[in-house]
Amino acid sequence: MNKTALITGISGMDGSHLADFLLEKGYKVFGMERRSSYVNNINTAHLEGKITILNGDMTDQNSLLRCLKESKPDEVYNLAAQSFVGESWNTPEYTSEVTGLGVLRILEAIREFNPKIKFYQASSSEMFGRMVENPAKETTPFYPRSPYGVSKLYGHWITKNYRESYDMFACSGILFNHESERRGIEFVTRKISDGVARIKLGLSNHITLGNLEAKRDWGYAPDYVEAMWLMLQQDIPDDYVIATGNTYSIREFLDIAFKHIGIDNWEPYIKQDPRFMRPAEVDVLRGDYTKALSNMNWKPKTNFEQLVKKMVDHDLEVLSK
Ligand code: NAP
Ligand code: F7E
Repeated sequence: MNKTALITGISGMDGSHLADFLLEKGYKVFGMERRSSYVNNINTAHLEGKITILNGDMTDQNSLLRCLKESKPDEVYNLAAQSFVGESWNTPEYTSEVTGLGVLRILEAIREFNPKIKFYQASSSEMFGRMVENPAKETTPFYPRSPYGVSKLYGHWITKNYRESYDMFACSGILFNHESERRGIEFVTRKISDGVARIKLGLSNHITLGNLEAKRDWGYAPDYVEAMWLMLQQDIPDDYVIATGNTYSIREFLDIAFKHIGIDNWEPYIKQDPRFMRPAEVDVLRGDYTKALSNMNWKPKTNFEQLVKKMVDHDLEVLSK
């Protein structure tokens, strides 16, 4: 019999890619979104008629319970979060409510409605922050560097605690940065791919950025949603690092993106603004996905260069229209 999944954060990058993936697998998919004063369907327009949208909010306990009652899922993927690290210093309390306490609310709703539901929590490499060990694996101590990272750590531990306290099938995927053509425009990769495409098309002559030295382990989101699903298909619930094992700087991202549109000397096109610097930076992230490879046979399929080029090509196509 076909399974049913409820995805929170359906309008986000991962939510929409996961819906595509689960529909391919024959799932009945419900997506939870919050009320918005404008139509927010850039990532989900293509899903219309294929999935059912429910309204709920991570700050509203009863709305989560109602979404479970309406969807009766076998699996819940909790992808909803205030996910922008930079914003988490502006709204630390709200970030903790949504990204931290929101996880507790949905776990409580599952426990009350049907504790047999399998649960996926979107944990983050931002929990490693200062990187006590490089590359980081599941046993590496955490050292978050932002209100976002601290909130994710709460979500991570409460998921583990509910697994151990109530024998629930609850797993966290500790995902390192992953990007795609559907990435939010404020994140550095999309900001660059969009900016580079604008420069190529003569719509702009610069991109304004913050710290160019930061390094990230960047993967491709469609590869990573497969890992989320695989975690819930295992016999034993567990937590997994999902990463590529490689790390590149913002400069290297810029280098490939600009070269792709025929510009070798990109420095004159970059302006730096302290507004985009963070009070505490995560200088480098790199993950070790050995456990995911051995237990679930998961490995990344898309490399860094392919990722950058896909994003630039997409923005060139969208802006040309
Ligand atoms: P995203 O594009 O920012 O999506 C976040 C989603 O959460 C959006 O659909 C957003 O809805 C929703 N949301 C925010 N506040 C909410 C609230 N109060 N109630 C209900 N929904 C709410 O993030 P993403 O990149 O797809 O990431 C998915 C998840 O993985 C997030 O939890 C993120 O923190 C985590 N993560 C991401 C990465 C990465 O590199 N992408 C790595 C590790 C972990 P609106 O559209 O209405 O804002
Ligand atoms: O920043 C630097 C910035 O905002 C990456 C989220 O999905 O991944 C993401 O968090 C780096 C940082 O992503 C700009 O200082 C320079 O060092 O694209 P980002 P993030 O903070 O790594 C993790 C794993 C998550 O869990 C999060 O949800 O780029 N940077 N100049 C800039 N960053 C931004 N946004 N804008 C700039 O102009």
